[in-house]
Amino acid sequence: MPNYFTLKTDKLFSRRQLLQLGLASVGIAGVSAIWQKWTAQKQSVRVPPSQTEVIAKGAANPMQVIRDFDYGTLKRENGRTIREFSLTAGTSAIQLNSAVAYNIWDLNGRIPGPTLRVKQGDRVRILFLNRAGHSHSLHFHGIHTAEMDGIRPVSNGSATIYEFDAEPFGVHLYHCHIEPVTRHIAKGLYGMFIVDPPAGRPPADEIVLIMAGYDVNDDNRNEYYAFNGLPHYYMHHPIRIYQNQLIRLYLLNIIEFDPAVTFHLHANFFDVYPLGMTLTPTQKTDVITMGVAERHIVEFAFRYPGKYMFHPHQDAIAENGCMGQFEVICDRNCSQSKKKSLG
Ligand SMILES: [Cu+2]
Repeated sequence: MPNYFTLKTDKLFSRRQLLQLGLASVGIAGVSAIWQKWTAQKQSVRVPPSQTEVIAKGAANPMQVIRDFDYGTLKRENGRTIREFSLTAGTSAIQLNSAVAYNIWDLNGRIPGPTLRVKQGDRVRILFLNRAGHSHSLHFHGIHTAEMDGIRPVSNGSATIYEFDAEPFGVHLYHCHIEPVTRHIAKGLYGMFIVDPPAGRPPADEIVLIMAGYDVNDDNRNEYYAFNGLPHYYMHHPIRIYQNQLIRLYLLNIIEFDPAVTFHLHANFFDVYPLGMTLTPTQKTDVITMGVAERHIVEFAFRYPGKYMFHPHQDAIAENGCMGQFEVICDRNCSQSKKKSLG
């Protein structure tokens, strides 16, 4: 098994490179498909039709982020199953509003980086290639050895491999750990890392929401805030969910410079699974405080159709972009009762 090492390259990992590294292996797509089916549980979960008509262009694409989970590629080496991911850091510009463009570092061409999803106990391998013009790294939250902790710089044009067993289950994160970390995170090098419990969780419409800030004038204060990359995006393009459908939010606060924010949901209460590390909720509330890098699973269902806001209750932060809406769509019973009342 390879230990921590770096290699100089200006190309993406190719099969040839992996062969040279002794990492080429046999994909076992069948097993992968079964687990993804299990985690997605699409048979019993209703998800509104795709919202492709409001997908933005470029690296920041909040509508694509919400239900997009990267399960990696399953491989088998020396009798052991490995879940392998490729993450490439690059550069892009995003449009924070009609007047303000901002240069970011992206991962696989997006901000936030891909939501990586594994099962507790999986062997995880991250192939990290840095093409972002500056030294970076990927530091994963979780339990692993010091050499896999991702604090060593990977210079521009170089690659490295992080490998560890996924534990414990929960909602975790990964981010660049090169100083100033505030800058490297706020400019885009972060993402969610979900480790599912061995037996999974009950069926739900699963949605990722990541709160982040933008310090565009380098004064160590955020001028803009966002859910999943773009300020105010879900205010203009609400996230559609079904009435009476269990919603499972994977929620992360990665806002730098502000010590903590809350997450507040309108017209409802939610169950809290702290850090996603429990199988039963510990609290029911409509507002929860989250420090930097804190994350939780929160679950709820909406009883009535309509549009409902969500935002930090630090209202200045909300008003500067960290604000969105769910659009609750009538379920089948609701549609029938409407028809009856009209008839
Ligand atoms: Cu960095």
